[in-house]
Amino acid sequence: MRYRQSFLRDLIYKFSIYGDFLVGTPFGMGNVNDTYQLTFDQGGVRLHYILQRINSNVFRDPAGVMENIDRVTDHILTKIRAARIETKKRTLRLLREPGGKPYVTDDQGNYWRAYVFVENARAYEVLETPEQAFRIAEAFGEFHELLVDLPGKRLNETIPDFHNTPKRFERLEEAIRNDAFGRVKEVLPEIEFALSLKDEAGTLLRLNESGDIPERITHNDTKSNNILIDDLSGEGVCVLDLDTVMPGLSLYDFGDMVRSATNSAGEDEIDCSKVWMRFDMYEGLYRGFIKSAGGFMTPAEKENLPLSGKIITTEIGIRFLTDYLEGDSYFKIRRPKHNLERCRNQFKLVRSITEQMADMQALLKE
Ligand code: GN1
Ligand code: MG
Repeated sequence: MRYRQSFLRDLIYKFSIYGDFLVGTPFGMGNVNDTYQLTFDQGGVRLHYILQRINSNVFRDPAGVMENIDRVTDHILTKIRAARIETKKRTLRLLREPGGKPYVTDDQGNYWRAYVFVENARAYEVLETPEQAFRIAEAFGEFHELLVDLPGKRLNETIPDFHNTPKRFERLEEAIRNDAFGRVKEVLPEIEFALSLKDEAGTLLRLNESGDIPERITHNDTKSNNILIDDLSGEGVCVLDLDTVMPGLSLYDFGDMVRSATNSAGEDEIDCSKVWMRFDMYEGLYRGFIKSAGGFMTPAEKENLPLSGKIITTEIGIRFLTDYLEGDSYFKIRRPKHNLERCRNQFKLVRSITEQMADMQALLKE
């Protein structure tokens, strides 16, 4: 969805903000929300803000989402400020409207929020070095640790059963039965491959139910473009896309890092012969995550780090497949078969992860 400049200007002026709006341009590669970077003139200096429409088709309770984000960013900010040592670490900072709410609504009832833009750092669609993988995993592990002592009630579940892989399979099977767009015949090999993974994909949930893996506050969408890497230091400085921060398993987050950071070509690559798991990237992720989260992970969490990548890649693969069968109503698509292409890409990665499982497990024994 593209919006007029005057529309963006009127929205951002609803927040308590100084300066003059200059221009708004679409920003980033998100598959769900609409994101704009706005340029402001403040006393002769150019500043940027992020303005974002929350997709209420996906997030049914946008105010609940904003309550979570407000609590989480506030808690992290307090800790960053308390850290005596020089730190580059940042958190997203929400703008508020004059009444104090961290969002505004438009005439259609859409929820919009605005963030201070973090300068001199960038998000990568495809990681370039194992060092970046290390830094990303280290930063997401730190994120878990920062939220261990979040005061107050349990966070809202902004998307119920978000990483409930068995339920994701049920939804896929329902979409196959309905075949509402007559696409099943086109994807029989993908369906067969998906169903062959069904039993194993329930492992993380079973370990949680048996008490071997605890619930934590997790990010749940840890793809590589959801963290900013500092241009100078190379550190993971700021975690983005906080809509799905909620109770979850640390292995969801590690698994999604494996899914996105190790992919040799990125999840939008159509030519699957270019897609495989880069082992050096996996090793970077593993070492970074052990560095920051190894101290508090349980043995079962550590043992299942390799499997988590396979499970979450399977899960996102079947979500793309389900969306294709349901007529592309969830993820934004830029091509007619985009969701099917994404599914094939993910399934190719699952095969490559499976081939390297023994090597991943060997790292655990070091
Ligand atoms: C979506 O919003 P974005 O693009 O960061 C999706 C994730 C998927 C991802 C796949 C709320 O993330 O779960 O893993 O696309 N977010 C939601 O690229 O469904
Ligand atoms: Mg994102």
